[in-house]
Amino acid sequence: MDETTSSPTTNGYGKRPLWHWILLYIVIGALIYGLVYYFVFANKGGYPVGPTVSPTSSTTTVSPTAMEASPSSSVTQQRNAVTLTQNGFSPSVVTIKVGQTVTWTNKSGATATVNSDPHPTHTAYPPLNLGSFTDGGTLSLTFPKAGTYGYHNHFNPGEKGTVIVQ
Ligand SMILES: [Cu+2]
Repeated sequence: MDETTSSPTTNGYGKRPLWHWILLYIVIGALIYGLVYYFVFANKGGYPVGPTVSPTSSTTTVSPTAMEASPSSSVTQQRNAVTLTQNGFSPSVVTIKVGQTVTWTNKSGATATVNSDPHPTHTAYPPLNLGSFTDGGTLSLTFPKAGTYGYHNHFNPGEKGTVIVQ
């Protein structure tokens, strides 16, 4: 009696997997197709060389001035950077906000210093007495208080600069 009841259930098990197999094939197939499609799309999107990809190129060619205007925005990141060349500190005046840091890079070809005015006592703002840095070296100082801070290269006092902290 038990064997007769067990045999139809095995038949039922044999029929149901067909449905499941078809469904599984469709689902797995769709997943693989989707993954491959996604990969191809991601690879194409990853390449920055895409002038032919954009169909809106006809409208972008009208405004080439917008392309020239964009590099100026990247310059703002370097506004706290001062470079010492053979012509002195450039820019000679930097304006920053309280808590920001100024970085000096020595590209003068010689060892120089960043020292607080006035020369030679350097007493106006002692934290600005950063000392010497060789060619290629950098110095930096964070300004926690608002004010106007004058500095110079002690080895060549004619090379002056000002940090305005607002
Ligand atoms: Cu000095």
